[in-house]
Amino acid sequence: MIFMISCSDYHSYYKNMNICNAGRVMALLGLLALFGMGQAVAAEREYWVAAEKVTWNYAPSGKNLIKPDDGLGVWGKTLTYPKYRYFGYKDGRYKERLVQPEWAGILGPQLRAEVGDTLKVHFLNKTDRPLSMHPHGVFYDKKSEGADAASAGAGIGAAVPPGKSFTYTWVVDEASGPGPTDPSSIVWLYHSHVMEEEEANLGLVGTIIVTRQGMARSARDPSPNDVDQEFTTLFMIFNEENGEESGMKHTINGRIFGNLKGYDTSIGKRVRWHVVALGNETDNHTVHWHAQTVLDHGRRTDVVEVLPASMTSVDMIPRSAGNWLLHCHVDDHMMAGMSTRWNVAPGK
Ligand SMILES: [Cu+2]
Repeated sequence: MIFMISCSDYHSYYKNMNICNAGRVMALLGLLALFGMGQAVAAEREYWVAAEKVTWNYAPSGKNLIKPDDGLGVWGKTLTYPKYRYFGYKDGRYKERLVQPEWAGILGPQLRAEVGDTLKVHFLNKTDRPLSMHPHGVFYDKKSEGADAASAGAGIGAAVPPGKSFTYTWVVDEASGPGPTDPSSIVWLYHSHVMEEEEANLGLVGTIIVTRQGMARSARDPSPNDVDQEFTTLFMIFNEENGEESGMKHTINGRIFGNLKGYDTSIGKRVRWHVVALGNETDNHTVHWHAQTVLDHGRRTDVVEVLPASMTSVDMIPRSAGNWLLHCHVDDHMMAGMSTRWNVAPGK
């Protein structure tokens, strides 16, 4: 059984269901609830994503919020640059943007699915160069690969021209979902893949979170029911000035020197961190949380190692209240601003 869900808000969720009328929908949902099947029903989840040119500020405060006396150093010479970003919209009119949590920074919209679902991702290229959306992990055919335009069977989705759109169909099958030793949800990157060596650096990157079948909170909300909060964190050095140090922005979700905000949680919450990285040979990062350990596939640690296109998901239950550092433990990267704070409030 398949029904469609617009992943924008409650109202369009009902509006976009691919069933004749609201009465039938309600009756169906009632039946599903009655039989406890609501969490295992395959859904078609629709997203509307546009690529747009923006001006991005790596440190909106204009300050080094980690060590104020040190200032921003050479990396503060220029803080704003033209970037390209993916934005999520509520529907195909591309008028109303989905609201992102502050901690998401430069990341594109968070796509979500439960194993068994299908993602329909409508991509509109509002920029001046051909772009795509290439997903990791999920099942697709050549038309929905979002890459490798010169290969047999590739269509417009491999390089969507400026002003054009394409709908990717990504099937979230068993092999897209958490493996036996994974937690109940895992993370996959998506990024543009026309001139892939340039486009992630332009800012065209986001993630897909896939929840194990039967572990979704509800038919409407595919996020896992055994965690309270999920954060995504991208460790990536953006190269803005052809390798000049002042343009090497050592970021967490596109912000430097403590300017990424919103990683707020509290004691005792079940928190999952989806840790990803992209970039170049210098993007070898050791993601370190102060005051807390994580469970990394059965291994207890407080440092998670990543390389370009690494994707991993680790769990924590914060045990110490405070305003704590989250930073890369590579010395040069730390010095260059790859650092922010996460906040643990007392009590649940
Ligand atoms: Cu690093």
